[in-house]
Amino acid sequence: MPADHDLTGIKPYPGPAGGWGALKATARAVREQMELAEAPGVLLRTNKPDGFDCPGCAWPDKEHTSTFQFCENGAKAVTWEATKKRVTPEFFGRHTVTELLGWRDHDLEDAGRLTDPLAYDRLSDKFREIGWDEAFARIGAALRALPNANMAEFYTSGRASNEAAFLFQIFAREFGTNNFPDCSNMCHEATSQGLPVSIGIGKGTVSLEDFDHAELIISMGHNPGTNHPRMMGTLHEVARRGAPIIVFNPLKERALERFADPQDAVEMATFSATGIASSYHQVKVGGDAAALKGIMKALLALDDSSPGVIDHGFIAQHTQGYAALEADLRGTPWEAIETASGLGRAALESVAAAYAKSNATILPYGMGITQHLRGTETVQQIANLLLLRGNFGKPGAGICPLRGHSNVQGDRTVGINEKPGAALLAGIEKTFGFKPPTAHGHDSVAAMQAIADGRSKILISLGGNLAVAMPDPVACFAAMRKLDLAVHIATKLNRSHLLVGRDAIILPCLGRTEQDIQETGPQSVTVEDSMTMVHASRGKLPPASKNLRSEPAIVAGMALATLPATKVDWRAMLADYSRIRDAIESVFPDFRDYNQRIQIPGGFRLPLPPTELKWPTPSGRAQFIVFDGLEEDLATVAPKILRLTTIRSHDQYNTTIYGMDDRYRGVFGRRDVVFMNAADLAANGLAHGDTVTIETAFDNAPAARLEGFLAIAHDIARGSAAAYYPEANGLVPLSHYDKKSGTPSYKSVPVRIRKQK
Ligand SMILES: Nc1nc2c(c(=O)[nH]1)N[C@H]1C(S)=C(S)[C@@H](COP(=O)(O)OP(=O)(O)OC[C@H]3O[C@@H](n4cnc5c(=O)[nH]c(N)nc54)[C@H](O)[C@@H]3O)O[C@H]1N2
Ligand SMILES: Nc1nc2c(c(=O)[nH]1)N[C@H]1C(S)=C(S)[C@@H](COP(=O)(O)OP(=O)(O)OC[C@H]3O[C@@H](n4cnc5c(=O)[nH]c(N)nc54)[C@H](O)[C@@H]3O)O[C@H]1N2
Ligand SMILES: [Mo]
Repeated sequence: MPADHDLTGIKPYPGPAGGWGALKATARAVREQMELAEAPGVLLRTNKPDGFDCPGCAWPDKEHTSTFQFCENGAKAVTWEATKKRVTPEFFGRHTVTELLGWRDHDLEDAGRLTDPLAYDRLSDKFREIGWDEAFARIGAALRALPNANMAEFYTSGRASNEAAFLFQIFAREFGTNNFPDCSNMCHEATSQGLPVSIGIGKGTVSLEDFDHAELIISMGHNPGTNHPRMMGTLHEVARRGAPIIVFNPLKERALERFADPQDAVEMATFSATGIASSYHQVKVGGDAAALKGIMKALLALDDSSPGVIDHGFIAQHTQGYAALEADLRGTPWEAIETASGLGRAALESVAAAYAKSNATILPYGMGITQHLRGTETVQQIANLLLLRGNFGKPGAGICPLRGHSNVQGDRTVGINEKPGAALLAGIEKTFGFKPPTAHGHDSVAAMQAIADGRSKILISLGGNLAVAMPDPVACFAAMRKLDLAVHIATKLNRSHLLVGRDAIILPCLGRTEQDIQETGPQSVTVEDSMTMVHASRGKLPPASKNLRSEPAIVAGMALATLPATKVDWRAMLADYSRIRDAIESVFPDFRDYNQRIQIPGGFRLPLPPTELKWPTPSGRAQFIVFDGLEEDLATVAPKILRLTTIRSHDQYNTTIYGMDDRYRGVFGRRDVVFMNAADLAANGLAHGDTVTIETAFDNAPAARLEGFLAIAHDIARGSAAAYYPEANGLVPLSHYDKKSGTPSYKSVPVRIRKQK
């Protein structure tokens, strides 16, 4: 086996997460993307009371009032947007679309900020500048020419503000459709669908303060050192006061092992770090439901010997379905749990023992839980576990889904929902005086299938990179080319923009960091974080180009050009965004006194009934849900078949690739790697550093293949493999998704890995 130093770009990273390595990486991001002189000022305004909301993640801030919270990946997100590089019409004059399609994803976005509206010109195969009015007129004409409003798809990526997303869904609904594919459909939809059945709401129930009171954290399937970096400050504090943090993750993630807080002068000066996980369980990819069932089964046994471990009083008063859950758990044999989870009985019993001791437990989780064939039911097992000991409605306890995009939760709250409920529809009709459509629309998978079949002909994207984020690029890229019109509202160029059909328009918009000035002066927008806090965000930088418009302005422009008889006063709302918020408040009573309450630093919290032990389920109680069997994904796994999960590197934001390193996992300058357990390498006749072919092994679908990947030995659970998203998306069929939530099963693909000939 070659040593790491013999392989280009593979070198274990000895340091803790955070620390000096993070400071160095931040300095580099600033140097490469921004004018040094303005960088400190901009970074200092991130998440300050009068500043902008960090576009990096949805983790809340201490009241948005704290001193500067250092965050490497937040700084990358900000500098990437505030870059001094520009993609002007001259840039498109120099490069055809065909040529640009040959560029790497990183290079497309790294070209800089889009400056002017563009339309595709087939003759020259180039995007050319057009005026805003002409762009709107073309969009309006195309939409009006559709025989049926349901032939248009309105996609939202979760960076859009509440104001932009609200206007977007009003536009689409007045136009006549509920087709709202959105990034949440690829992300936490399992939470949005699963938790309402369990506890009555599809959101988390903890606040930041709860972490100060928690006696135990059980962290499942998320990588906060990279994806929710400000959470590391919180976990660091929890670890320091001695509360255990139990981790379930197939990969040993450095930040979950040890972390040096760049805010901590002593740790920085002494090069020391704090251990984060008190115990680390390398569950098999797709083995979490089995692990959760094992913990619950062990808890029943503890309760048998010392009654009271299970909170029978809470269960009697607040829940239903316990008897069925108990029967199922007692009937599930330990051997099967061990096989499916890849964890030993003793390990799961020790987790149950720690859980039994804790009076207040928080369970944070991420994509490792949701992106599976039975992700929705797995989320419900987390709720079951918490309900067994009454971990709702008290300080320091609750469920904590780690949302993805910085406002993905807010976008859903303000009406981006393909299956609108009666209250939403009535609220819209009352507020605006038009009758919104009631028929359910498309989520992301359904939208892509409709585009592929030619049933949908127009796609309007409020941000994002839909075709690259979705599974199966062969199918999705081909689908994009069948569109009559694609409209992309974007800050930066990406591959989805280049997959042109008959007509394509790019509309460049302001980012979070930039001043948004309308008729009545500078405007703020609002966002909702992972903990349901709604607060204002106001950009400070001068716009990247004079010809940019805000997202609300672009939506209003399209609406006015599409709906000549509109009942909505777009111009008034655009002139003063507080009028958009008044309309949101009118549609959604939970936003009462919206404009007043966002004046308070930190904003306000939307109501969360389970925190008051109220359960807005049909029965008025929380519901235990039985997970039939143990397998999250595929029932039978042949010996040489591994389960491949797709993950984010430290240098990326979804499809945005900031750089080619994944420092903590020891990968530098490349992304074409597949992480494998050394024993699995050997069992497949492979050596560390072999060039391999990864091939899917579905019973019911033809094999898809990726060639030329570098197999590397990594600390990952046996039977599991991992590769980067989006490089590995070609291995995920469009039909491979959780039928309850529509979430693609990006984190469980059966594969064979062979040496490339
Ligand atoms: N810097 C940065 N920040 C981000 C993003 C980004 O790309 N970059 N993306 C944003 C978005 S949209 C989202 S949704 C979040 C994503 O945040 P995360 O949920 O942290 O994202 P992932 O990297 O997809 O995967 C998370 C972890 O799940 C583990 N995992 C994989 N499969 C399994 C499994 O079967 N079981 C268990 N228990 N664990 C598993 C992986 O090893 C990895 O550590 O972050 C948000 N924040
Ligand atoms: N294999 C695999 N696939 C996955 C995942 C996975 O774990 N594995 N994760 C899934 C998840 S969790 C998600 S959320 C999706 C993400 O899917 P998307 O949200 O569609 O993708 P992003 O990469 O976040 O979008 C990046 C683009 O957004 C635009 N943009 C950035 N900022 C702004 C802004 O302020 N306004 C506007 N209008 N545009 C902006 C830029 O043009 C940029 O190119 O991907 C999913 N795909
Ligand atoms: Mo996400």
